[in-house]
Amino acid sequence: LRARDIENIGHGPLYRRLQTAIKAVIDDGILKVDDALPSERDLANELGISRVTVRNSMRALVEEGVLVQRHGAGTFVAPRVEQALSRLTSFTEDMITRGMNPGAVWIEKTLGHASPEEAMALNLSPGTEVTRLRRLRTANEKPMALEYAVVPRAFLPSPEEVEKSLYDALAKYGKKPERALQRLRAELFDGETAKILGVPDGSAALYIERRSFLANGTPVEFTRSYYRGDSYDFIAEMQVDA
Ligand code: 16G
Repeated sequence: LRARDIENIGHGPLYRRLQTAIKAVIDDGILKVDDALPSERDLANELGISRVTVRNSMRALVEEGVLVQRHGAGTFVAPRVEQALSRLTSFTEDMITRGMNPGAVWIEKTLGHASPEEAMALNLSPGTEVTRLRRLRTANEKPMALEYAVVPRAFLPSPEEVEKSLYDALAKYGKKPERALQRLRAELFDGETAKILGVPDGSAALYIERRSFLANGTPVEFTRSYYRGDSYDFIAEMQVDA
């Protein structure tokens, strides 16, 4: 990173441009996951800018989830999460497997009546009682996705049953999904969703719809979610036909 790079990148206040420049270095793979960033002082000296500017950019990148600060150790590139597309797992399991701490900020946890779209997805009659779960999902406190799950009440008597993991709550009633269909689509975060996830308005999102089913084919879950395009990779394994 050189002073010249920052002058030529983006627009707006210097700290914003430094923020964009650091992100570009990460996107280009020059700095990789878990790599340490130079100290505030070193970076300020090297670039001939003030420490306050460097601190503001770092803080913004931490808020965005691009960097993580570890007490006493410094600032590092935050991990991207990779999820295999062929295994049916829950967010909680996915994070635990990666040694990360899954968390949630609840936005909605209510009983309601299936909308026509939900009824179609879940093979119910419109108006059937459903549990609605809307939450911001975090990994090591970093916002990762906004998820909106709808489950027929018949499988989950009360939304309060879900403390942390939806799949654990379903498992208690012997209703853990065994198969799922998922649709992925590129979208841009709109203002409100961007704010909840702490990313800039209009940044890349991965929209994912999952319908999951019991072994006998009954739909148990219809979930619509927005994953951060800058932090989530979905990996699919492919084979030629035998
Ligand atoms: C994953 C699923 C979501 C499911 C959730 C259950 C995707 C895109 N979505 O986030 O459909 O409801 O796991 O997680 O993978 P939980 O048991 O931790 O609540």
